[in-house]
Amino acid sequence: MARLPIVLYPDPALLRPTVPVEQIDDSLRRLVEDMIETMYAAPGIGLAANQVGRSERVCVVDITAGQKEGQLHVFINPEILETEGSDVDEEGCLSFPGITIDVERPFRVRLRALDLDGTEFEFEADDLLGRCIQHECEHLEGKTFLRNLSGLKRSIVKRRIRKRIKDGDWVAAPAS
Ligand code: GNR
Ligand code: NI
Repeated sequence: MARLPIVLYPDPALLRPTVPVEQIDDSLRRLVEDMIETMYAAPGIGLAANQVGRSERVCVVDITAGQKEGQLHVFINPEILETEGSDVDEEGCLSFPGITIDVERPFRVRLRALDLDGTEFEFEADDLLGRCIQHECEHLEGKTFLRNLSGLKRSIVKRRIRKRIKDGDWVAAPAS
């Protein structure tokens, strides 16, 4: 396993839709392992493949950040089928270090995905897990959580990021 460098906004990889996986082969299994290690090391509660510069439509999620067994989810080619309700909560993103944003999203999500054996499954989640899955699916579409902000809030956050970049203060958490 290896820790992969996480790309920061506005890296073009974050703004490009990912491509559905056609074959679950060693290269994909290696990517998923490395993404899990990278997510836990950050630490984060989710990671999308384009955050490590890859184009596969794959994400990993563990809202305990590895603190509890059996909470890790791997979603290959996830597709959201249905959402329900609405909720506002604070989100962070490993590609936006030090930035937190209040994001309104559906409270519950139902999705379909493949597991590492290539078996299709449906999954339903709400609250933080549902939020994190939606955050990752948004990454996989080449979007970021800035999308969910109104124009004014978005330009304020973008200005803060531009200043941080100019000050040399826009760096990923060290892979210690
Ligand atoms: O670590 C993360 N925390 C988080 C908090 C609230 C909602 C979503 C997230 S995902 C984020 C990791 C990340 O950037 N995933 O893409
Ligand atoms: Ni993110």
